[in-house]
Amino acid sequence: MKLSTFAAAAVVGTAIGAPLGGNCPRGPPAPPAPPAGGPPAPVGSSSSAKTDALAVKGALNLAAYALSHGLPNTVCTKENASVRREWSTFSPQEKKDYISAVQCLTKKPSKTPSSLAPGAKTRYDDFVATHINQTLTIHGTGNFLSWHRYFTWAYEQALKNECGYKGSQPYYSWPKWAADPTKSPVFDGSDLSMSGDGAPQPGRNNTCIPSNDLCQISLTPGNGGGCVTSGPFKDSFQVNLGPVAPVLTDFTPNPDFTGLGYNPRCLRRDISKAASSKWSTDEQVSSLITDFKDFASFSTRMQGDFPNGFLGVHTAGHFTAGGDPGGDLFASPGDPYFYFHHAMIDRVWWIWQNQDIANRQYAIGATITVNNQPPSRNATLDDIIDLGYVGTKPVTIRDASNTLAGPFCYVYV
Ligand SMILES: [Cu+2]
Repeated sequence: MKLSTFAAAAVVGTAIGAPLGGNCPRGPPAPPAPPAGGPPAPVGSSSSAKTDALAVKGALNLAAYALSHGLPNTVCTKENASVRREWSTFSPQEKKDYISAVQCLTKKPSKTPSSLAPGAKTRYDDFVATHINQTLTIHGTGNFLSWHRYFTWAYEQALKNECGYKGSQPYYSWPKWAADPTKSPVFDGSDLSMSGDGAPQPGRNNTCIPSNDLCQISLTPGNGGGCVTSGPFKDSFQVNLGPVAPVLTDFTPNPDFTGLGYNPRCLRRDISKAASSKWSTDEQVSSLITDFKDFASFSTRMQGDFPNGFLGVHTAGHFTAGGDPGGDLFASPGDPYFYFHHAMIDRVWWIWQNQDIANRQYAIGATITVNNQPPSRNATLDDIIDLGYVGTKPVTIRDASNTLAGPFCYVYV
């Protein structure tokens, strides 16, 4: 890999998607963030400048590292490495192609046996079913980042190999749209968006995290709550699986307690400025990258510290869309926004890794039980990630730790 490759990527990144000067479209000023009982967090300004500057610095480090150490293998080269970009940098045709490929996945038959997940009707559902099945071993654990990296990549591969998509998985930059996510091209509700907010359902209670029974963080409701009212996922898109841990109160229960039964319904959202403008700002994201130097504290901080009133960018990013299934820890991949969000999670990990490649490329930490309850052994690089009927071959955490090695060959701008 030549220095120029990543330097170019860095420059391209600032030119097409990540203006360091911050000239992105701005929504109206964010309302004052609600009190959450935790440490104060800055209100979002819809700048992503600090985060993007760290991405550029990381890309330059990566280029320098490749110069001195060589590339991990001969399969992934500067010619064929794919570049993941923010959705706002996609051309109209690129957006159309991506949306069509997602819709294609929802029309292909499932590979999951109906005896295991009767609600998994489509190829798209295979991913949701796998996530539901494994939720309690992939969150608050040492494999959280690597598992979701491999999962998001497998989804991208399905779009490519099974639905003819030629591009890369887009990401949604939380800080760029933190003041008002509905102003982002992902959520503006146009034909080239991932559909927008849900129909208004006034008079709803606050959303409690982690659950209504244990209200450690409370988010004021947004302006939605109902079915999405426009865009490509309005009528033809159907949510089949879940809910398992619903946040809306008027949900349709799944016929099976596992959430794997058939429960056809619309895609509902409650886009939350309360989550985004307080918890996924440029300040929040950049301090996560710079202030948490070992893997376990970085990964844990990213996933929040609810008892201490800290939401974290992972949960904030989920509640930016919220609704059903977006606000459900188990069934959230049932909203196609999930993969935009988790590509951003993956990008933040990639940026963090690139700040100190020698020490962070294959860093691992935390344990194999949720928040180490019950106490368990540490996760290791040899632990297996198996995506079940998603159908990709099992890999180790080691394999999933480098985006230029193992099954992967991509970078971010
Ligand atoms: Cu997950």
